[in-house]
Amino acid sequence: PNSQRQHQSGSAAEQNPLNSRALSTRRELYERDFPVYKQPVEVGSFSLDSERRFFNDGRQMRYYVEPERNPNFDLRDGYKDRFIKRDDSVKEKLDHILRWVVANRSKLNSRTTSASSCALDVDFVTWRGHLTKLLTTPYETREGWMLAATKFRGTIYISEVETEAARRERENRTERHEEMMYWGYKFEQYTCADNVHGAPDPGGVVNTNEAFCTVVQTRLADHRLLFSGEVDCRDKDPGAPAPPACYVELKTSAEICTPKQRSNFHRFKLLKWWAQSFLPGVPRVVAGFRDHEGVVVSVETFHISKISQLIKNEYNCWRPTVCMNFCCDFLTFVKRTVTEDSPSMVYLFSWEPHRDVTFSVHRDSQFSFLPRWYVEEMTR
Ligand code: 0WD
Ligand code: CA
Repeated sequence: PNSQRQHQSGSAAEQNPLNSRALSTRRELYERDFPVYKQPVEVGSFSLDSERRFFNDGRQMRYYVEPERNPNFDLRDGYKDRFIKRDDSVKEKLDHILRWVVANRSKLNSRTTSASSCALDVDFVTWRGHLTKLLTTPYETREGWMLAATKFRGTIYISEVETEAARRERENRTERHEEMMYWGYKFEQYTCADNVHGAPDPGGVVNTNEAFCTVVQTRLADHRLLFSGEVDCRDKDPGAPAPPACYVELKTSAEICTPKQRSNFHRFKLLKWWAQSFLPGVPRVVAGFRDHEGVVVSVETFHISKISQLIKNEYNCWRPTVCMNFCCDFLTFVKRTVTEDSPSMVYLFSWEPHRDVTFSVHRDSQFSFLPRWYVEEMTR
């Protein structure tokens, strides 16, 4: 057994060198020391307005206004008459991030050009949400994913492709589910002000086209990452730390009434919340617990750095190190697989629960996602 241990010291992809076409997602393979994850640094931000137009600034930033502990916010208010919903059949892929890259190229330490060198000094460009899915994969039992990867001028771009199952679910949501999706945005409206000295306006319109996104740079082991994530609001105290440490993530969740519900909250919800905010270095999540009628009955702050303590007593619970090591090994697997540097080549990585990650290769296909304007701009 000892000698086997030693062989298992490498990454999971290395453990099975004969099978370079698949990556295991079994938790046991990722139980090792926490990998190096550098403190994420905000390198910029951008905004999307009520019509989903891109602005290279923080105009959509909002300010957190701490609610009462037991506020009685009615999350159903305005669903019928003061709600403008983003069209989620429109697939934006990486477009907004790429717009930001083009506008901020000088800010990114880009390596001086020789034909084969990096145009951007990073290995991966993606959405935070895609990385969250990777982090939670070893514990996910319901939803698979597909991630398209393209290497262009030495950087690998990763963009999600909607699975058939996800499309079916999106097209067949119940009215109850549609309404419950609104509740999260309504909670934001109750707790966020548009100005640093302002107050929330629960009488206004909820428009889910609007977004403020941070762009951060960091490193996971030897993977240099550039990613963007939507940020709900920031601490309005002028003495608050610099971004991303001043950011606050807002969530709603069903009220916890039984030990079983508490256990499920720890095992499933806190995993997703931790992964999403840990990645960009957002230090706290403010949760509104709501009853069945969509009334927020209590509000609680969760510090990301304390979540692993909170879940310690849960039997057979998730572990941050497994999440990070799996993500790290997946990125290694991607680097090893995505060899051809071409904007029209897509390596499509697919995963279904209880399976390995596999991939297929597509040239000039429906999966190509780097827009011509981006390729032309970056080639100039
Ligand atoms: O699949 C995705 N995550 C995609 C996201 C595909 C294409 C575009 N986007 C972009 C949008 O530009 C959006 O502004 O998503 C941005 C948010 O990206 P993210 O931060 O990487 O995504 P994620 O961490 O999954 O979600 C953060 C928030 C969500 O809040 P909650 O508290 O529910 O996690 O962004 C919202 C949602 O409010 N959101 C989205 N907004 C627009 N498009 C999307 C989406 N596809 N998914 C979640
Ligand atoms: Ca949120």
